[in-house]
Amino acid sequence: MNFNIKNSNLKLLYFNIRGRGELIRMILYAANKDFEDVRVTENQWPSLKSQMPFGQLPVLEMTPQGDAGDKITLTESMAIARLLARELDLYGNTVNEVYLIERVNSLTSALQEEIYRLHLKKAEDAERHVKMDHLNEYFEAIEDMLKITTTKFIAGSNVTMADLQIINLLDTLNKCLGNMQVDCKPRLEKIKTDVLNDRPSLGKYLRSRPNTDF
Ligand SMILES: N[C@@H](CCC(=O)N[C@@H](CS)C(=O)NCC(=O)O)C(=O)O
Repeated sequence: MNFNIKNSNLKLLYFNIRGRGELIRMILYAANKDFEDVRVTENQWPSLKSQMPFGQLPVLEMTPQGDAGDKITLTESMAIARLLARELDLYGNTVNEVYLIERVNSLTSALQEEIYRLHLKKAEDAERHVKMDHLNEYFEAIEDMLKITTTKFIAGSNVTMADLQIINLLDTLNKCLGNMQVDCKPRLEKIKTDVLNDRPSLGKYLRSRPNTDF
């Protein structure tokens, strides 16, 4: 496989939710890389499923421009997100920055899964569940990390995939646990504001994207 993302036409297939596709969309918007955002409907899915590797989405189809090669089909949301972030300069410049990005990646992914789980359970007393399930430890880890950052963004002086994951986490928090008091929220909001000032094309997408539960 020969990846040449900058010179390929990209088509993202996913459902009309944020879910596992949103980080990929956000990376592409933040990098100003054109792509086709195909949102598969419930009716379309049964016939499409059998054509997809592993029968799941997201899938990213990459067609090199001109006659530079055949279409490549990519699967696994986080592998796709990392590949795009690396190729589109959203993956830091030093090993320290990459470590911070990876750390945020692990923390936010785990936290988001847990928040969705709580939301699906319709947990009445979310704050108690957060304590009981040790989610507060994830929030504390994020807060500790934010305390030692010296720049506007998570890793170094440029926007990286980690900042986009923070925005994603914040949106999930607001959607699913809107009333819960989380100490690091103002810092997360500040990162979001700084990222959107730096990447207006991402802001435009966030303001116009479909409003979905997940
Ligand atoms: N490990 C995969 C999981 C993909 C996955 O679970 N996709 C779900 C939607 S989030 C799906 O396609 N569900 C429909 C189905 O399995 O029929 C990834 O991260 O890309």
